[in-house]
Amino acid sequence: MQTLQNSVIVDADTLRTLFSEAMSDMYREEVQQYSTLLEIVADSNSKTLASNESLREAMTRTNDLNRLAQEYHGAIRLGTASELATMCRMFAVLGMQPVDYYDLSVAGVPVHATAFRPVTKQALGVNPFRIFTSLLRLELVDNPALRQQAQEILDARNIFTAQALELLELAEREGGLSLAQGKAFVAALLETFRWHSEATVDVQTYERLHDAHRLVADVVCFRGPHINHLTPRTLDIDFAQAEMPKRGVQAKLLIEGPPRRSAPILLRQTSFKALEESVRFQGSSSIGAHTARFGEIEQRGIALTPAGMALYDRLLSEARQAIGAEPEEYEQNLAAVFAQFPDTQEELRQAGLAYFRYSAAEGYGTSDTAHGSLDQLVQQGLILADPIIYEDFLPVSAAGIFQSNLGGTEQKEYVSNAAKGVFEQALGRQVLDKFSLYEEIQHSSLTALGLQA
Ligand code: OOG
Ligand code: NI
Repeated sequence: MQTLQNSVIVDADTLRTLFSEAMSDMYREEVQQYSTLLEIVADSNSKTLASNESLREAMTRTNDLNRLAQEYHGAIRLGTASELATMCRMFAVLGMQPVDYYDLSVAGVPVHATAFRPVTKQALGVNPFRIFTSLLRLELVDNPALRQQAQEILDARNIFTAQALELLELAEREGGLSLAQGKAFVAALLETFRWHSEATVDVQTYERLHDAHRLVADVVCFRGPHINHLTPRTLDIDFAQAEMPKRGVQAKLLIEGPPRRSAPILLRQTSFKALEESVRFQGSSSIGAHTARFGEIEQRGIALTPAGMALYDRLLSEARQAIGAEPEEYEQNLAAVFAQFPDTQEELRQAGLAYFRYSAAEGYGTSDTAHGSLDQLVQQGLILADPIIYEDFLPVSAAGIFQSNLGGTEQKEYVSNAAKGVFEQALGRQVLDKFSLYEEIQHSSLTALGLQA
């Protein structure tokens, strides 16, 4: 049995940084085009920052600039409740908690999901790495024999290495890991996310599962939940989108999420199409193919309050009536519909549509609180209000990302049936509410200034 002996426990944020760097290195080696994406994003960010001094200043103030270059999210798809429960414990060692519940069945994808991510302002500032984690819902496969077979295949696999499990137990027992153990833990965990070009099933089984849904085959037929994309953060996604084809990367037609704004909100995303990869099936010497892995780019803006989110949802569904139109037409329509959404930070703030982090400008003293309300102090320039960045995902966008990587041919429909309780039972705990997390960051910034929230 391993113990910590006299070594010092390293904080979870350091381990998460090691993990996100190791994942990025692995993916860069596995998926060539991902390196091109990273270059595009680095170029777009230096271009944007060079021409926007006030953005640079605000991002410095909120510690957003430091984390920009190491900002990613990734995604995995798990097969069983027990895989999800263990994964939840693994991510906890890296300071990542499950936030929010996403039902993708509404979009014809037989999974539900959560996002594992750091939750405090401090941890998000060090490294915001998140993993969008889906759990397959075999109950949505209607052929009972196939469902049973898929369940048996999944029950027989073990996606974690013995060392990862051993170090997990050690971390839980001791309240953390030393740096050396942390490095070993990250290396062992990486094995779970690696691509395996050898399927665990024969080609007939693969095809039957693939016919049920491409995603079912992706989850069931392999040794583990290969990381299916990683996503760097750009400050100008329109530039990145235009740049992709110029650099030989086949971009998805539409950017998901809100339109381009002067005051960016939530999350905009684009991706390149999943690559066709060669796979060897059991009992056969010939090589087949599977498409699963892709690359994505995201641009993040301000987190919206429940009122802001409700307005976003309403406008998005209005704009999506034009989906299926030519991309330019859809974009024009989206921008026109979103003209109803306030587009300066101050309007968003005053309307209570978005979350802000408040800090003291030069010259502010606590006695100033006697001289005016928060709004007056902000208007006098004594208090600065910076956007709190959205750290989560968007269900409609996530569905669009899933769909664009299913080749556009997968047209399943499921009766929409969110099952948050079932998901949480599998997870072994409840998911956190994203709004409370943003609210807390805003609230503590106000109380630190001696102001009432
Ligand atoms: C996850 C798709 C969702 C996002 O950024 O919205 C996602 C998947 O394809 O497994 O990553
Ligand atoms: Ni993604």
